[in-house]
Amino acid sequence: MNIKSYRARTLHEALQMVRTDLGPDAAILQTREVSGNLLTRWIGATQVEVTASAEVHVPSRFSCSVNDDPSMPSRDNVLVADGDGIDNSTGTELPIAANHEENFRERFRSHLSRFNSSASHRHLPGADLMSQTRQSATMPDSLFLAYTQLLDADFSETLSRELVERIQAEASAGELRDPLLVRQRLLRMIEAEIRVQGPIQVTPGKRRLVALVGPTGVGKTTTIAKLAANFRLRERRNVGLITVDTYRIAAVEQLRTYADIIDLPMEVVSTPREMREAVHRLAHLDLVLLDTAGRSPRDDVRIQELKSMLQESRADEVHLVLSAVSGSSALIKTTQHFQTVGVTNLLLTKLDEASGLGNLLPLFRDVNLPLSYLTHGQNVPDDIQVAERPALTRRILGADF
Ligand SMILES: Nc1nc2c(ncn2[C@@H]2O[C@H](COP(=O)(O)OP(=O)(O)O)[C@@H](O)[C@H]2O)c(=O)[nH]1
Ligand SMILES: [Mg+2]
Repeated sequence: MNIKSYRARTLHEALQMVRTDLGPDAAILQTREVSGNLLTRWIGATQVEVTASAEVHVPSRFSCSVNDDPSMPSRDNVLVADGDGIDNSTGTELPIAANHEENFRERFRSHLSRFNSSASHRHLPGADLMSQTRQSATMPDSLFLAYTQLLDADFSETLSRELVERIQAEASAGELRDPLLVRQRLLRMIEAEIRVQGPIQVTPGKRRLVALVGPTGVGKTTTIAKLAANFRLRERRNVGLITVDTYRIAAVEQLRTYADIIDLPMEVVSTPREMREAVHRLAHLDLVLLDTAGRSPRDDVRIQELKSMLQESRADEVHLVLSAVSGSSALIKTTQHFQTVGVTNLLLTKLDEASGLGNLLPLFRDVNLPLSYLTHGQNVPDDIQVAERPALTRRILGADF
């Protein structure tokens, strides 16, 4: 029999490794906490080891409705994933033998209490809430389902726990029994954390200048082409382009190709003075889209150059383009860095490539900027839409939610 072990910092990560390697039907045979090498032991960090096999069939102990969705981790997996097979004090391995529902609830409850104690220890947010809610006699299936779906949608364990605890604290017992009501509550909670702007407001005869900034390769030029094509061809506005992407000839050519196809005037600038002149020449248009060179968020000199260029352009709006594939902390760091150039909006690309979008929530919490557009593919001009809260919320929580 082929049995493999996977180690990671958290159970969620270890389970992701199992699912990537062995597929969603892999059986989790056991989990345990391991202290790792000398360094990790010294700093007090532990790892989780999950042993799994694709060849073992562990029958589900839940009704079909729960496991209908093949993309969801089976509850068998989640039960083990909750860490109850882990004895923190000794690292003893416990088998996942339990096979009735009460046992499952018991394990999940104790999992949450353990989260609670570690959260208090580390002063994580949500600990107080947890101590209020831990008195509750049972953890309803609906909440458990929501918790696993959040993990599945790339929410961190801390955030998933926080959201589930909030529902438990705020919802009535009747509500908690109904997975649909729990789902609606969760949708409302996530939606409340999203700010949107609506489309760029273009008034004929009153030129609006919109710049796109962001790291290299996130999709700025492609997004400019999508916006230009939509405003020109669908809304019949007079659109022009400016690019300051002079570092790479290919990048200028990329935008010029779009400008030629859509039949738009385009200016290439490399100094603040040229920028002023180009903006002046395009003053008669309804909308001017400004493409910029990708800037490494760590490159302070280039960020300063970008800032001078933008000041010279007197941009009405500066949209920071971010790839939805990036992790939460990278998104937050990049945004903090670019905010010095006067960003007014966030624009998210590559939603089609992201496995889950739970990584976006910490960004929304940290950065108080409204979202403008979302892009979901390479096709110009189709793969772009105005960011809307309900649609994005459903997408963040996963299509099957
Ligand atoms: N899958 C996917 N690819 C995208 C999306 N937007 C842009 N791209 C691709 O990302 C790559 C970099 O895009 P580009 O516009 O040159 O990025 P820039 O360096 O920020 O200007 C290209 O291959 C684009 O086709 C999107 O929404 N989804
Ligand atoms: Mg570009």
